[in-house]
Amino acid sequence: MRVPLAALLALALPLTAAPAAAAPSPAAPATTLGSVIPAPVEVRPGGPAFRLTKGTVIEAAATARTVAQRLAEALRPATGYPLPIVARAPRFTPVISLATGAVGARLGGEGYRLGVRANEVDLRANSNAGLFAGVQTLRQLLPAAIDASTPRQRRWTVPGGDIVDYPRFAYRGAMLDEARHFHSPDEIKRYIDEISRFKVNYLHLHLADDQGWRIQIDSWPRLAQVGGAPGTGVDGVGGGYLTKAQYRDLVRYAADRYITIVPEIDMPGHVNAAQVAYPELTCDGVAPPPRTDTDVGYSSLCIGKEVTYRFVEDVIRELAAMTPGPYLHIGGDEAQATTPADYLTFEKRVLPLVAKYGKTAYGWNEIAAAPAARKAVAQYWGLDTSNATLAAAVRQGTRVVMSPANLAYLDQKYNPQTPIGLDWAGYIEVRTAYDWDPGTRLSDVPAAAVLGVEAPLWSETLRKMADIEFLAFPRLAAIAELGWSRSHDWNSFRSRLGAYGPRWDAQGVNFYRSTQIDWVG
Ligand code: TNX
Repeated sequence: MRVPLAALLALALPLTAAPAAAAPSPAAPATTLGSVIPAPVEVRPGGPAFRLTKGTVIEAAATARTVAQRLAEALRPATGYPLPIVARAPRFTPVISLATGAVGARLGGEGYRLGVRANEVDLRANSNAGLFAGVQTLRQLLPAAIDASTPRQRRWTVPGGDIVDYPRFAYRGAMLDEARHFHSPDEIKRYIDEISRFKVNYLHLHLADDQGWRIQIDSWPRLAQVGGAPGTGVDGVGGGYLTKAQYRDLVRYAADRYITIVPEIDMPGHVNAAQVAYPELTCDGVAPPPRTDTDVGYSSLCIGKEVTYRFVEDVIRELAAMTPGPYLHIGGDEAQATTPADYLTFEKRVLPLVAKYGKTAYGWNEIAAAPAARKAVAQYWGLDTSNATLAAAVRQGTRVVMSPANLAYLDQKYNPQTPIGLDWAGYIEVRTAYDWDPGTRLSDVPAAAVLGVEAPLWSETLRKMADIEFLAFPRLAAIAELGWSRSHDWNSFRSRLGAYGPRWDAQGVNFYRSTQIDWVG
């Protein structure tokens, strides 16, 4: 429903809609229109607040119903309100309206417009992905208690005004290492929920490494059976793997939240677990011992053996078949046990295999040394501010996702006292994670070649969900803002982040209370 006249509304519904001129009350909104992470493009506060009540309905056309369902699921637990989803709201009913339609090319596929009036929240976008992004903004405009899992008594107000918003980069990613310690499908889903709040739209799953193999591959069943056996995590802790059904379910769950899964099988290095399961993948045909330490750079596929390429093609084919997203990550990092010439031989055959199965090849930035990488995406994880090999590949067409280890690696400790995490790339406090620009970080790679940014979370020291959350939050929010927002302002981010703390508390998220931030509550 559209109610253009706030004054008329005030006359019609004096009890539920505050007139625009009402004096500020003690129940004034706790949040302001500007307190959103990532920072929106345009924020124009003004006008009366919207009040969510037990009579509020969610209006959505059939095509936007799944987004409306996500919104209702997000708002029902804490409010206890029914929030029915209807195709058309009755007149004068307080409504949150979700509509797709032409709202301008500037907003693209992920942008949205949000208008908050006394009796209506009007959310519009070109597509459902944009509506979903707007829903995440709307959640942050409600009081922090909206994230509680059981009913709370609150005035559920949304500050009045308008937001126009759309992303800076197309790729805003997070990565979770399933290999060093396996994290269950439910844990991955919880992480998807947590990152989707910050408009992250890719989740890269590191599915195989020296310690373990975490995805069912039917043509090579021992990969998961042996490589995913109990005890295959670092220090012999944990183990496990995703069945194809579980993986497909995760892909769907992520897609419902506008997140695309990017699977990674790391090769030609990081393959000890595969070689334990299939000794023919070594040059001498002898199985290496299983490894649960955290060394890197000691294993390699046998570049001269044909079975290597049968293996690689089978894995790529099966992964591509269960992955609707455009990217397939083939690792390529830290191949110290592969000679440089062998590395090039390997990538020359393997990069095109990804295209053969309809996917865009994606790898760590070392792949840029291979000419076939010109059609690929390279993920930059180096510490330097230039990289001649990558820059040369970029001139041939390679595109870049930025994950500098000393800025964007969520597994690095915050400071020497941090109980978990590694520190080889340096300590990364919140401000360090925030204070850089993915578009200009590499002096020899133009911003136009940068697809976006990703925050990897390696799991050598992470066993539980609480460990994941402690290292990811709040830094993931910083990286997400670099990916989404064109504005960049530490003081603004710092105060919005401080205000976000109670939301993580309400969700039971074990975030790190950095002393750089004045946490509210
Ligand atoms: C380097 S970064 C790795 C991983 C480790 C990580 C730990 C990269 C592409 N490879 O094998 O898990 O450091 O921080």
